[in-house]
Amino acid sequence: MARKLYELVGAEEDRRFSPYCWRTRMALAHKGLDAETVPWRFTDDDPVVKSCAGRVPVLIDGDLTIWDSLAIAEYIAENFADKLLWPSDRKQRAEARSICAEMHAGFQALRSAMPMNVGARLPARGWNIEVQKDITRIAAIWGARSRFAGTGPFLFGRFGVADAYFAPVVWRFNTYEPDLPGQAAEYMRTMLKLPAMQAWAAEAAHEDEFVADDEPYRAAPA
Ligand SMILES: N[C@@H](CCC(=O)N[C@@H](CS)C(=O)NCC(=O)O)C(=O)O
Repeated sequence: MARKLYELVGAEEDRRFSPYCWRTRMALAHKGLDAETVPWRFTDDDPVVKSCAGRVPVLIDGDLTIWDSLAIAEYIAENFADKLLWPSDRKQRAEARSICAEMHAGFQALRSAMPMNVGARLPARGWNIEVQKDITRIAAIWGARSRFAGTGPFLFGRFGVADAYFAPVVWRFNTYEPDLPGQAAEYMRTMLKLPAMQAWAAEAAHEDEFVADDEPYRAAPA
């Protein structure tokens, strides 16, 4: 079997629950780049994970270890400039980095009330007024892609890091089903159809772990 490009240390069962790992996988896979996935449990004493921030994903490229999904995305984009993971236009690139940074550091209300749980259907669960402010802001970011109509259906026309960054939100909205304006709903449909999104969702369906409080309907039979 051909050696994969990188090793990616990600949380075990991360297809359902780890937005950070999902972003990284999307940035790689949609551009046809592959990584060997090394599962990691939060309780593991993994020396690689411990040697950096103690969190995943961690990308290993030979003797180089990179942690944090944004740093990893930048590294992949630099190594594969031909994959155009950032917009080629300088102003658009700055804007794309702004929304990724906003996603990376913000939307705390949404993150805590509507955790990513790929495949679960929990309409309206977790909604509150602070969460709605995050949803409204994200819908505005997604709606702004209309400027690129004709160049592609993604946030900056063609698929890039910004789309990978918002992919976990697509799953959150698929689970909690907030009302979205037309443009944002259309973007969500486009993202959900992507082969990488579909492939991991299919794999996520085989992951057994679940949080009983979040999915009471899945409680183990007596
Ligand atoms: N800012 C980091 C955050 C990574 C992160 O929080 N990962 C979670 C997995 S979803 C983790 O490793 N949690 C372990 C812990 O909190 O102990 C990134 O973007 O990579």
